[in-house]
Amino acid sequence: MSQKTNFYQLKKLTLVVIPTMENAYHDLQDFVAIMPPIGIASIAATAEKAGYEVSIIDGDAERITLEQTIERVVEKNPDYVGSTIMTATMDISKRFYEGLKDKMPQVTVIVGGPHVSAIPERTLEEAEAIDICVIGEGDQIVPEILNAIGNDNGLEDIPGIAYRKNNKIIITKKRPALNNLSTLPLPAFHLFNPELYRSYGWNKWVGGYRKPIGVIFTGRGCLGKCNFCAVHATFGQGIRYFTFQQIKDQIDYLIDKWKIRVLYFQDDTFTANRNMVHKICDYIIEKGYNRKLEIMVSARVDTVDILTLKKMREASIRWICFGVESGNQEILTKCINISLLSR
Ligand code: B12
Ligand code: SF4
Repeated sequence: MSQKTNFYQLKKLTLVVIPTMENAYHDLQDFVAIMPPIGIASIAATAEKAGYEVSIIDGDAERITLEQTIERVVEKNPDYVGSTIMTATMDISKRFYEGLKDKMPQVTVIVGGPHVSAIPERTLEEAEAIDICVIGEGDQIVPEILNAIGNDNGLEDIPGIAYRKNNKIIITKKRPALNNLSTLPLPAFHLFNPELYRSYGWNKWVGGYRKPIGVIFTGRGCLGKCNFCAVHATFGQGIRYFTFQQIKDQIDYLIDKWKIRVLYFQDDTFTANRNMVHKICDYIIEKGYNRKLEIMVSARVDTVDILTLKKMREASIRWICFGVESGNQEILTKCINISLLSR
């Protein structure tokens, strides 16, 4: 972190989705989905709750270039800037923060996400412009970091981060995953423009709509132990669930305020807890949302049964993405530890 950063007292945080669509999807750009980023929305919510002024610039949704995104951040003149980094977006993120720091050398850059959580030290080594890496869930950590910097306190007492001090990289002690998700506020949906988001091209074939789309997580983590999967780097092992009330609140909010026609339950394995699936489906049916919505989920073949599938269909869950991972039993046995191929 730059020396200047420690003297900062202002309280403006800008969270950015660095535009990568063009790079990632080329000619398929118009066909793929552009979804509200829930990690960013969750962090925005806890930072707002802690008294910070938060803004979000989604470069992908706004269809702006890297340079234009930098300009937009400069206009906001924040004290802190942050984004999610996946391995696939590390190079472009590095370029983004180099460009930003050329224009705003005083800004503190805080990043998180699967890539950063898996290799925080290497992230800092490779990207001089990044000041702080959050390892794992950022919801509680971000307000702690902002408070520590604002009060000129050290970062060393904050578990779950990596940062630079006197040209050395410090990694603080491990922070356990958030045990109780019921303490988290509703994701900051109000900071997004719903008009900018849309589902996949194929959603239009069945339901007739690509937008407005809403995204919800009913829990965090996955029941799988697949050794190649990055989800454990951010969420650890196993699944923790939001309360049923939190899930209902999110559905209601998106229906009432965003007027959604497409809903994506983005959990890695939505069907891991069939009891919860039935409760959610019953709620959707009871409220009549199934008549308005086309719903997508992700699942694993060993977590569904015919009764659950029928209930899901009744609740208008029309798209289930099953993880295939590999067609080779040897690889499945080595990496996934269960015999899924025959199914
Ligand atoms: C949604 C999603 C996408 C969306 C992202 C857009 C969007 N607006 O959401 C789309 C469809 C575009 C996408 C694309 C890809 N994805 Co993807 N995606 C996901 C998915 C399913 C959910 C992400 C999410 O919202 N999680 C829930 C939130 C709460 O978690 P989170 O984002 O991790 O945020 C928490 C922490 O990480 C941290 N944090 C996150 N951001 C920040 C920022 C700051 C400042 C701080 C402090 C902390 C912090 O705090 C958050 C709250 O606790 C994850 C799987 C998963 N379970 O996370 C895969 C995942 C992130 N994707 C993955 C991959 C591989 C890809 C692709 C490369 C796939 C491909 N081959 O095309 C592409 C890359 C596209 C590109 N741009 O180059 C991998 C990443 C692996 C890695 N090593 O980085 C994941 C983990 C899947 C997996 N299990 O392996 N993806
Ligand atoms: S089932 Fe999918 S999301 Fe879950 S650990 Fe395995 S690869 Fe990751």
